[in-house]
Amino acid sequence: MNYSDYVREQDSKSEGFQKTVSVLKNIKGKKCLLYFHDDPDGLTAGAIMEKLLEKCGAFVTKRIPDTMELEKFRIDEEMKYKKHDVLFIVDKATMGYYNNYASLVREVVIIDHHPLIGDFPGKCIVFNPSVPNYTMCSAAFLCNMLAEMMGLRDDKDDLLALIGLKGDWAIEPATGIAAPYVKVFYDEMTHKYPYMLKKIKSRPTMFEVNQRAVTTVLNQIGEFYFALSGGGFQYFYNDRIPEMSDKSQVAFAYLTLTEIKVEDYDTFDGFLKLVSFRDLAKKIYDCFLNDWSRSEKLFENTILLKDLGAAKVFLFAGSSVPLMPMVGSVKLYELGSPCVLIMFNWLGEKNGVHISFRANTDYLHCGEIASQLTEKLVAKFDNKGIISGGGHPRAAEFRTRTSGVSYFDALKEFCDIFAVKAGGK
Ligand SMILES: [Mn+2]
Repeated sequence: MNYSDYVREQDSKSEGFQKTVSVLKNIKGKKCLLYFHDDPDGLTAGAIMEKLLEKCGAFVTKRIPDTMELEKFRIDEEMKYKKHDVLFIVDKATMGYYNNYASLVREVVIIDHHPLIGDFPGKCIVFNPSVPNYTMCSAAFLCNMLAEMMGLRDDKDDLLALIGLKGDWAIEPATGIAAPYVKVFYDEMTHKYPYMLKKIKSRPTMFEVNQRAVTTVLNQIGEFYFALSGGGFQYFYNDRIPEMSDKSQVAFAYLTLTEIKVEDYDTFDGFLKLVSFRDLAKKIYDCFLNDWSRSEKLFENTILLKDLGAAKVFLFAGSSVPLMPMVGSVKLYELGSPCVLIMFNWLGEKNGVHISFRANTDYLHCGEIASQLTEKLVAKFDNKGIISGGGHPRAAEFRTRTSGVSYFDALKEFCDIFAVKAGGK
């Protein structure tokens, strides 16, 4: 089956997809407020969507806030200046409370691939293949499917979707793996972009966490946009690059993405040559590479916390360690299997404690530890929403942010939870 047929088949199976397409068919002349996530998938999704809406004759106001969930105050602010007709929430989670936004505009469209949190927001149009069952894909891919259904998909949409899929780990060209939902598209792209998706021997990128021998030019480009955008983690280098002191790195990343030249790049250098504002972009990328090597060295101090027999649990602790979860994922590969790596990062009084969990086994459920830690600390210190954490069996995050909870308190609660989990094993 070709991609075009596949998209039509998916459309026939999904009410949310159909409804989103019908909104787009009637969008001419309407004022649209478009929010998207500030990571590479969110930015590529936003780039495809903004272009698509404009092609459809809509008026678009785009916003890229630095929080994952879309807070109501942001919409209220916008509506003070302009009455928007349609609100698009792209790659910013599917939250039950988004249902309340339905009264603010004529239509709310959620385009997302994260699992539903809370009750289904029935007053919104929800195009999300992960509701009800988790489906690995990416928001940029969903926007590409919309462009295809509208008959407006172009080569740039394909390139952007590839970068988004890579950014969210839904395709792994270095090992030839693609998530089932995106496989038809990916297979077609291996013919359209054979050089970009070909295995090459070069410095392993942040995406090489299952092997370190080969990479692809797409992985290199994906890592480049991760660096430029701050990866959704706000890793910004404004203080190190004078030209960036008054600029938003996310806005800059978005601009270079929208201006990307469509080609089947056979080398990363070839790609860099054609990037808009190349010199500035390279400076940001170099800062990222420096941070990466600095963190890699710090990770040499990883220690064995406990050997549980069926899995080894490792501990890393540092202060303001840049790129921690990403470098940790690579470290986990080095540590072998089955392993769990727990990383503590002290981010200063203002930002508190950040704990990342990565595992290559399901033996300890990282997401459960992170949510239990959240529950216990919220019960003790309040600050619900500020202290937050959770995730998947093999990857989870936890943060105390501005709650004022001390490193000791976070560490103590973690140890109590770990003692129960490890003791029972
Ligand atoms: Mn995403």
